[in-house]
Amino acid sequence: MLWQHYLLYNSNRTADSELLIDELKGSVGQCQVHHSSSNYISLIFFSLSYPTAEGFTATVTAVIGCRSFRVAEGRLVPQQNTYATGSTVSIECNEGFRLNGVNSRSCSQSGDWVGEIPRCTETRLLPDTCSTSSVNGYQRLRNNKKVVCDEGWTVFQRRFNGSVDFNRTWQGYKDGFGNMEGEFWLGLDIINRMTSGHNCMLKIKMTGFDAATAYAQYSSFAIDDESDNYRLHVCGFSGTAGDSLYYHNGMQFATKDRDNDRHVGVNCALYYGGGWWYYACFQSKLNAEWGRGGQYRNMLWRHWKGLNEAIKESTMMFKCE
Ligand SMILES: [Ca+2]
Repeated sequence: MLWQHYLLYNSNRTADSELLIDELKGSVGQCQVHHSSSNYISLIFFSLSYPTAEGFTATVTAVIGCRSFRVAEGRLVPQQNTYATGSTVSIECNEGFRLNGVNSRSCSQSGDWVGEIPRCTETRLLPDTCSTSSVNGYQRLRNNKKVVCDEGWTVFQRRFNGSVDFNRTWQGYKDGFGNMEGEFWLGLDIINRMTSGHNCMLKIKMTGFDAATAYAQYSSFAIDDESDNYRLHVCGFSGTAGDSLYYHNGMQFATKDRDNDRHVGVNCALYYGGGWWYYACFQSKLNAEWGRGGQYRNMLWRHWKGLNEAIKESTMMFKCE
């Protein structure tokens, strides 16, 4: 037996599909209409089989939409049993729960939901900071901020391959940029909010282009808010990389479009790259250009690799009491 199979898209509503099937019934005379849904989770279709003039049987299938899905501790807006192809549904979480993932899904023309199934997570179960998280990697916090945790530390800067441009403006460093799976700067505002009022430590892990590793740790770390240009307070060095950050203690953050450094004749950030707590100008600068050979433009940590050898990878993170 030969079967012809058609998928008819753009039948946006049940009514349309029934009209379509009526039309088909009219054109082929006797036929049998199956109104069924598939075994797939979301696919809904109408199926129609009829004998053709040649004596074969043809089947017409019209995809008309996606079946509603459940979100534990949440609901769909609008609430319907089925959703037309091309439509979008929003997800809202119940009181005390927060959305983990995207807040909408759309029904594709082939009757499948696009995007991952969102989850509602109980907010009181989310950690305030990485210190109370056992996760190494991506973590959503109770304040709904996504961060990357590293053995209890909250990562606020990570670089390892130069895929993200760190030569950003003031607004970029204030808001953050990059992506949590790769290279990123978390943002001065959120660093300030998460550390202010707490006793925090700073840890910086570095890798050279020779694969050697070193770290610098500071027993006290804080940055002021934007009204004082995110001024750095850091002291209490320990570690293997040498102390190239205390020189910057007490300095305001500076970017290529905000010369807050102490060098009268030079805009340090513009000249040496990236945003940093530039003084006049630096002993370290881990937000400068990634790579080597750019002479003074690259990521440097003077007391470990000197001023002529770039740092390849860096991770900057804080942990608060
Ligand atoms: Ca200057």
